[in-house]
Amino acid sequence: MVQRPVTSRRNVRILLIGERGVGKTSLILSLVSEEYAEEVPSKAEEITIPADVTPEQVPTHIVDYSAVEQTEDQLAEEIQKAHVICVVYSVDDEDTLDRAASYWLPLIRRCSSDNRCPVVLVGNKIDLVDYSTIEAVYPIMKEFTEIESCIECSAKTLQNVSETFYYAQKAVLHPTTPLYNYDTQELTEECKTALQRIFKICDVDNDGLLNDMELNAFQQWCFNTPLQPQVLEDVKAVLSKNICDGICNGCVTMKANLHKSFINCNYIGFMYLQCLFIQRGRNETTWAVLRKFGYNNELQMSKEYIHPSRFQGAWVLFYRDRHINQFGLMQGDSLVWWKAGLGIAIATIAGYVMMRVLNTEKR
Ligand SMILES: Nc1nc2c(ncn2[C@@H]2O[C@H](COP(=O)(O)OP(=O)(O)OP(=O)(O)O)[C@@H](O)[C@H]2O)c(=O)[nH]1
Ligand SMILES: [Mg+2]
Repeated sequence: MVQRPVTSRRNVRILLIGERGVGKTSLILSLVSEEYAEEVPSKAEEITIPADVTPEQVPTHIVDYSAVEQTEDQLAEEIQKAHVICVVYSVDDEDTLDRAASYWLPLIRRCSSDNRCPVVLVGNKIDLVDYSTIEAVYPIMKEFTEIESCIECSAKTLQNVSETFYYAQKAVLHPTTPLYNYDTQELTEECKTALQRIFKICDVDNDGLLNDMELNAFQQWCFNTPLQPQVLEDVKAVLSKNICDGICNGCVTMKANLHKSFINCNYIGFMYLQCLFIQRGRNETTWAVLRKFGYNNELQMSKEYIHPSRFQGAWVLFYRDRHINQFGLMQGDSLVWWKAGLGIAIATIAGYVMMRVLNTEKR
């Protein structure tokens, strides 16, 4: 199946589907009114949440589905229009989870044809049970890799209700599948290639390692904030503890150095860190890095990055992509690049004026 193309989204459309009585309408109404109503209509009206009250600052449309009010054709149409689908089951009713795997997820696949729509699997009514269904969900996630995440919640107690819709937003804006392969539990080849390029760009002295200064510049460039010394030490400690050769001479490594006793050694250093973010559900961190270095949601270099509109942008890209970092100019220090650009411009103007003066004198 082909990945559903996701360009920079200006809005997110979330559809809730699942067996009757699992609590789809209750979840939507609990989110909106922040209180639980015993009596709900069979279908909630489509709701638009303005950008400024959503965690990702994107207008979000939430769409309910009701088998009594809608035909199968209307359902298929809604599935095609959705950017992400929450398949809801009830944690106190095993059949509803079985139906998610045997009916709802295959239906989404059929309706989305060659485009894979991200899915969040939502187990509602956790107030009714004292166990978790997540173990039962894992095999389903393995089979249907379009499931971006799963969450258990309660429309009644409001537990994890806003998180459920946040996960749905994230599944659209920071999808896992282009980055990570759940089957192999590894980064995808496209993601590895992109991260390798980013590592090389940040490796200012070209020694195959990221030292503290380079890591700091990387952090500043991607997140506009310096890396706190303690965080830096913590990151190194995690790397030293978890993988062989993740740290070398106090620097974060990149090169693979496979060792028989470490299966995951191909995630050396930098790769391992990004992989860890994704495994912990912090995709937005890895996406922030990738986007800063010009990648779009299909992990291709965006047109704006390759063909920047401004003259200065062109200079920055020209130098950055040829790794001319030996001058000690930081990737993230745009002020330095501005100064360099200004210097070039002044030199050009000065040269032109000199030539005019010399020509005049000759005459
Ligand atoms: N205990 C408990 N009951 C819930 C919860 N969410 C919904 N319910 C109850 O479950 C029943 C069905 O809820 P609905 O929101 O109508 O379910 P639905 O999925 O929209 O059902 P259809 O519209 O028929 O497809 C109602 O009686 C709700 O009060 C919950 O989190 N906990
Ligand atoms: Mg309903």
